[in-house]
Amino acid sequence: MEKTLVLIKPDAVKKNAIGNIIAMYEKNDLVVEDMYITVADKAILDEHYAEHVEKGFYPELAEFMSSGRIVVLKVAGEGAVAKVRAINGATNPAEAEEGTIRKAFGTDIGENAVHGSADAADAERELKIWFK
Ligand code: DAT
Ligand code: MG
Repeated sequence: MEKTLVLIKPDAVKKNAIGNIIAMYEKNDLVVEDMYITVADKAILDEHYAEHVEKGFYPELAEFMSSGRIVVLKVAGEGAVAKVRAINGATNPAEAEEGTIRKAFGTDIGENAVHGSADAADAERELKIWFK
């Protein structure tokens, strides 16, 4: 079964939305195979966000992502990678469709409630980083 990585970000954890967010995946026939709560350090974020570390928004993103507890999930199901991305919604919550997690719980483009791997290769890479 296809697997993908989900991170419930510090903004959503602070909004007490962990349960509601997991329920949205489960309602769509996705299965949580493994999960834990942690506070991410800079090293793991640099590895996870390798494609973004040189970008102007990265320092703020890393600061936000390490600002509080996150939930790390291994999510499985048919087409799990694309399914999670669809359920998450557009990167910018202001552009996210009704019924998506980012529409319901996102704050702004920087603080957008959840991460989902972009494609199958990223999912494999990211799962190795977060589930050693
Ligand atoms: P996604 O999380 O939808 O895959 P991404 O990979 O382009 O989006 O960016 C990773 C995260 O970085 C995103 O969830 C929020 C932050 N981010 C992206 N673009 C941004 C921007 N223009 N300003 C601030 N933060 C941004
Ligand atoms: Mg991405």
